[in-house]
Formats: sequence, structure tokens, C-alpha cells
Amino acid sequence: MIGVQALKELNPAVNQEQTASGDLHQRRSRAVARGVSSMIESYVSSAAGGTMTDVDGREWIDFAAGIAVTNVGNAAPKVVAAVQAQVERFTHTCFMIAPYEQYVAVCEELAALTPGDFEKRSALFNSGAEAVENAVKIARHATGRPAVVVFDHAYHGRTNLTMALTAKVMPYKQGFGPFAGEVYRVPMSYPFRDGHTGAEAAAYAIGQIEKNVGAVNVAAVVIEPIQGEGGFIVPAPGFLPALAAWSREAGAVFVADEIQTGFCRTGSWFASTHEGVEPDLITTAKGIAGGLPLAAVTGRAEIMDAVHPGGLGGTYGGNPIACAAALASIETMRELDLPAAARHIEAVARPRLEALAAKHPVIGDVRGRGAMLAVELTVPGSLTPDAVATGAVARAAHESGLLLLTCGTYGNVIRLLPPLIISDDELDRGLALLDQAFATAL
Ligand code: PLZ
Repeated sequence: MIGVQALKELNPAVNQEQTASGDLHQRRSRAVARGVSSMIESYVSSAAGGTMTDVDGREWIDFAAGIAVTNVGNAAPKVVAAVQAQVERFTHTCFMIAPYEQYVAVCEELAALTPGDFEKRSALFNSGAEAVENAVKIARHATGRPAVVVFDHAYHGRTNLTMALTAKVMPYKQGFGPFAGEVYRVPMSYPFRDGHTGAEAAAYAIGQIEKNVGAVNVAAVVIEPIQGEGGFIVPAPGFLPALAAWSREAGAVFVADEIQTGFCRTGSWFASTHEGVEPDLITTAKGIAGGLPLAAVTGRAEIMDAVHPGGLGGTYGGNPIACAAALASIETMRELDLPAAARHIEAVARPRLEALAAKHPVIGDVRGRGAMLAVELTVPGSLTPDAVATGAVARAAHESGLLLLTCGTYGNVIRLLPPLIISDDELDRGLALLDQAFATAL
């Protein structure tokens, strides 16, 4: 997070006392809880496609997509139209009270789009964390077992159970305990740092589970196929399939948390597909509805339907406006072939990141898939994380009008998450700003 002072020094827009953003920031500091922070202090006026305009008229290139949410672009035309039409028909009934078609249609789409040619069911919720919580509830109910296995560097949310599943302490968990029990963390495959093959890393993780948890106690193995907040960590090939196979053997539910990787982001509808993995349950959120809050658990009918009627739900889960937005987003993804768009972004951006790495030895690793790309910054020639350089590059990017996110357990990863509809020109301008940010910050 960027300090107020640092941003004032770097961002001329904020430096002028009388900016609209400056005024809003003063109001904010008197009204909004300090625990909710923002990456930049420019306030949004409008956003469309791959750009955002702030209340002082400054244009930004969007390499964040609201953290992998607006895959179809901000205020995508079909999403806007669908939301407008739905909001005029009815805004809410609660699916548990009076059901409606839109909810059913989203679940049909999820069954068709998620990997695995088997009978599936879905349940809809409001946020990613809520979807992960429900996946755990369902897995425990279906197996009658208590234990949940998660991985180093994992991120699954900020609710009490999902904080326990999330690895990183600061800022997510510090001071918020005690955390939920029966959560066991095992090592993740992290090729840049551990140098292991997927098979080696999986054998080690499985050994830990068998030794410290016991296969018969495991309800669920929960994993992001590519870790998001933890640092855009792509496990070595074979790691995910080995864990999925072990879970099947052990009678545990294999849950892929595709909340950040899902909906075309990695060049495929879901990242599990890259390794031919068919998860028992998949959690989705973010990209599903083009910016409206919606999340889902989708999976094998026999596991999902193990739960008694009334056992799952919530007032707003699968709200009709969010469902209308999801149906329009999915239609847009199909029409514009957004998996191909993500692969195109990789084809353009990866060579540019590799060229950047050749110029700046602080870049120790270039990785990712599709439009989920990252560079990890380390003290040259070592694995020692360089969070200071990472923060400096991000601030320089923000100062130049590029919305750029960092991530990673060690805060030393710069990640690219552009909307998948970003134009070649916007992508090129954003990459040029990134180049410039490295040159000025280091
Ligand atoms: N699982 C894989 O990436 C959300 C969190 C940002 P919610 N990631 C962004 C922050 O600092 O809060 C995420 C994720 C994965 C679960 C979640 C949680 O999704 O919709 O934020 O609850």
C-alpha cells in the first residue's frame, strides 16, 4: 500500500491541494475506516474498456481489472444493457423465497463451461470468500471428515475460515485470530524458489499430508491452480494432477479455487484445463459477472447434492442483477473469444517482460499464463526478495498513470491483470509505462 506522503510526492494531481481527489480523500479519512485502504488516492469518475478516468480528468491505463474482475472490460456494453433491463424488471426476491430463471441459467452455464464431462450442480453466493467457505462446508458434509489441506502462499479470502486457509499474515490475518481449526498447510510447488519438478513437489506435499493429517481425515484439498495474491506462482507441471489423483484415491474432495484464474484469464476458460485436471469442486467469483458481486461453487452432482435442502444459501446469493450481468459477461467472453484474447496478451506482453528482465537484473523470474503475468524482483543473482524495488516501481507506474498491482508473500512481485478486451494500443502504452517505471524507479 502506498503511503499518503509518498503519493503526494509522486503524484502531482494529489500534490495540488485543491484537486477533486484531494477533497474526497479528506472526506474519506473522516468517514472511512482506516483498515480499508486504497492503492491510489485518485478517485474514479468513469471507466470503460481498458482505461479509467479519475475525478480530476486524468486517464489511467488499467492493468488491474479490479483484481481480475472486469475481464470483459469495465462497463462492458452487454453487461450494462443486461443490468439495466433486469433492474427494471425486479431487483431482488431472494432465490430461497421466490426463484427465478437467471439463477438457473447461470448454473447451467457453469456446468457447461467448467472442466469435466460429468453431471454437475452449482450454488451461488456473493463473494469469493463465501464460495470457498461453502466449498469447505460441502466437502465436509459429503465426506463426513474434518480436515482441510491448503498450501503455502495460498489466498482464499478474509472471513474467519478463509483467513485460516490464507497463508500470508500481514495484512490479512494480523490480530484477527483465533482462526478456524482443522486447517493444515503443506508446501506449494514454486519452481523459481524450490527448483523441484512437479512430481517431486507433489510427493513431498503428499508425504506431509499423510504424516501430519492422515489421508482418512481429509475432507478437501483446496488449491489455486495458479496462485494469485501469493505471487502468481505457477506450479511445476504435474503437481496439480498428482494432487488431484491423490485426493481421488484418498476419498478427499479436490477443490480448485479458480476465483482469480477463472473466466478466460489464463488463456483457457479455467486454469485447471491446462493440466487436464477435472476438479471435484470449483470456486468462481471475480470475472464471472463483469464487476457485479457474484460467486459460485460448481461440482460433481453427488458431492454437491450431499447437502440437505436448506443447508446452503444466503439472502443475496445469486441476486438477479448479478446473474443477468454474469449471463451477459459469459456471452461476451464467448463472442469475443476471450481465452484467445488472453493468449494474445501473453504473446505480446511476455517478450516485453523478458526484455525488461534482460535490462534489469533485479527481475529474477518472469512467469504466468495468458493475461495473468508477473515478474518477481530479487536481489540480483539471489532469491532474496526485493520488496523495496517492487514498491518503487509500482509507485512510479501509478505516478505515470498506470494502474499496476503488486502481490506475493514477500511483496516482491509485480503482476499484470489487464482486462482481456484491452486494445493493442492500450496494452502497448501500458507496457511502455511499465518500462519507464522500471527505468525511473531503479
Ligand atoms: N480466492 C484465489 O484471489 C480474492 C483479494 C484482495 P473475495 N483475491 C483478491 C484483497 O486484498 O482482499 C480471492 C482470490 C482467490 C478467494 C478470493 C476471495 O475473493 O471476492 O475477495 O472474497
